[in-house]
Amino acid sequence: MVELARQMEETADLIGRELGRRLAAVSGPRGRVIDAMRAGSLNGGKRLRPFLLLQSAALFEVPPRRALNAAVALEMVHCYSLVHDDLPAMDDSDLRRGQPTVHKRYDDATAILAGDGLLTEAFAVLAEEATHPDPAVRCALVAGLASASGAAGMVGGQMIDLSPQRADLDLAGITELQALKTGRLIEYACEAGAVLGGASKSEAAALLTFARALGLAFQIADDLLDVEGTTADLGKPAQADAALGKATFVGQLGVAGARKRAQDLVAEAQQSLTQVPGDTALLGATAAFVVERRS
Ligand code: GRG
Repeated sequence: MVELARQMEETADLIGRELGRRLAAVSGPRGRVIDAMRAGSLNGGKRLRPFLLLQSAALFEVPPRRALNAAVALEMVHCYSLVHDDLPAMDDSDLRRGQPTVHKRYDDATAILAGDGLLTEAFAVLAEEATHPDPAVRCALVAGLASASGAAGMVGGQMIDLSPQRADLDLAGITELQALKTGRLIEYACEAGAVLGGASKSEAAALLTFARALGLAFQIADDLLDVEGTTADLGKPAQADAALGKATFVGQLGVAGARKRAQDLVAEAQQSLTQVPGDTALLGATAAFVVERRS
């Protein structure tokens, strides 16, 4: 676990540096949107998705620059989703990663543009030749990220989350919502590693099983943290789901049931790694980490 913490910290530093380099401040009125993009992406965060991507790519000995480009692109999409999710029209949150949200620091219009800018830039990064010399691989990465982020993925999940039916979802409905809203980007982390690494069909399938189980465990842990965590630990408002009357895994399964389900999913995720080449110890430890985390 100490090794995992060290490696995650190193990845967080690396991703922060790379985002900072790519989002260099500019002068003039356009500079405001870049500043807001920086505020929405250089504000801490676990950088879990880039970590999963870099670790998945490492299994196949993918050159670091290629994996880093894909990891930064994925984190840009994740950060855009947080900036937009916090807007008054969505979750209306004042606090993210322990700091005022982007629309609070700037204004709603700037936060919308900052999210748009991060989302768009992600695809520009994937399209760079440095991401992979083979255009077909770059296209596969672009198509995968578009599918994971768009209406069939995260955006679709967010739509369900905002729908009038949200309060009455049953366990299957909550699972579908979370698989789209949170799960698809986590899956993409492992998918991108497999695509960059030229994984076989069975290796890619095993990594996908790993990511699906980890993603669901992550969301169940998020529901548990919403009930049991503090705003100070989380860096965002605690007990937010109950305040919004949202149906959650904890509401459906109870605290003990949700914790048991999350642990079963960790075991399932770790089991699937036996079908994957290379040293999977850190990925296995990451699965355990997502349910043990405090923020
Ligand atoms: C606006 C299209 C659009 C989508 C928003 C992901 C998302 C969809 C909203 C985030 C709302 C939320 C708190 C979801 C719970 C799970 C989650 C994605 C938490 C944030 O991810 P972490 O814990 O955050 O990886 P850090 O800050 O560590 O990156």
